[in-house]
Amino acid sequence: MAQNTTVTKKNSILEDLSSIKGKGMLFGHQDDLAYGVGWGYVRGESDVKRVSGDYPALFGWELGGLELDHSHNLDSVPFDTMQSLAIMGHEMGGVNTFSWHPYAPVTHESSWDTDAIIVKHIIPGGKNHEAFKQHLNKVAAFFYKLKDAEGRQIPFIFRPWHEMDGSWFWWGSKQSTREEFKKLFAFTVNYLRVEKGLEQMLIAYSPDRNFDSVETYLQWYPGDQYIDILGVDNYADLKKGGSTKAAIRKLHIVIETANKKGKLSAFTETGLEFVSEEDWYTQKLGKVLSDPIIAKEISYVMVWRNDGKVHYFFPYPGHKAAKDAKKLLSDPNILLLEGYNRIK
Ligand code: BMA
Repeated sequence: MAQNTTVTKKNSILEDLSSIKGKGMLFGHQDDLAYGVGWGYVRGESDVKRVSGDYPALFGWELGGLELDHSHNLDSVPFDTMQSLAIMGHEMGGVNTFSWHPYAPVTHESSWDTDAIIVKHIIPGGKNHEAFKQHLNKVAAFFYKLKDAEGRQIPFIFRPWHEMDGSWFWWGSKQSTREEFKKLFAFTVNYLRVEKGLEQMLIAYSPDRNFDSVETYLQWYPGDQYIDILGVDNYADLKKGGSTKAAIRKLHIVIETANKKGKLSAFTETGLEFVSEEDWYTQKLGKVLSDPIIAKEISYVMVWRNDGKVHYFFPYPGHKAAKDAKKLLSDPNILLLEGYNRIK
């Protein structure tokens, strides 16, 4: 196992996000450049751009399937296309963030298979640890390929083992102990950063919304040396019948924790499926983001993907929520690509 060495980081994302702190937050969208509602793989297209006139400043991507050598991720995005679109996003001045819904090593259960006990078998000492390392090797090989035109490694955010406070993934709160989970997280980061030399990688920690204090938020936190960005995924509190006040309170906890640790904070995932409330963007998301502490402190917010066949979280032109989403995105504190490029 790699030694627990802290890598001294000089990372342009870290520098840029720190320099814009207080001036605005990046708006992000998962799979934005790959496909949207009614289109797919048209270079230069983006549902956020179609509705608002500009690209998001943050591009989310998903790696699930890469570990099994699949050519496409679990949402049908070809990995070679993802690579070139992430490079394009970087060249345009945006930030890339990667999530990962992996299949289990050896047994290949999907991320949502919560009957199987997996974590304890893949951490150091576990019977499937070597196989897990092979999976991480594939992830590292993909990240290596993210290079700019001059051949320099592109910095990016990796957000593994997300929503661990829920119990819908095999790394969830009922599927492993806190200690096993922390070992999994720490090993993942250490292996990629130290053993594989991915120094250009930032790591985000993002539980779902099942916490109500700094202590409960940090229950799965592997340690300061592994984490750069403290986040939260929260859909439920922004749903009909949910409480935006609760969402605000939880983001305050994230911000307070991040500030104490000298780290960045983010709203790592949110959205309303099918944007089924016309004014969700201004009245729910906007209400949360305009809270004075949140508006000043968080680095980015990201909404989930726009798959017309499955679900979508950002409106398309002509959708009943399009005008309202555009209105939120015209808020000077919410940065699309051009706004981000202008101030960073
Ligand atoms: C989920 C859904 C799934 C998808 C997964 C990974 O939240 O969008 O359809 O496969 O994320 O991207």
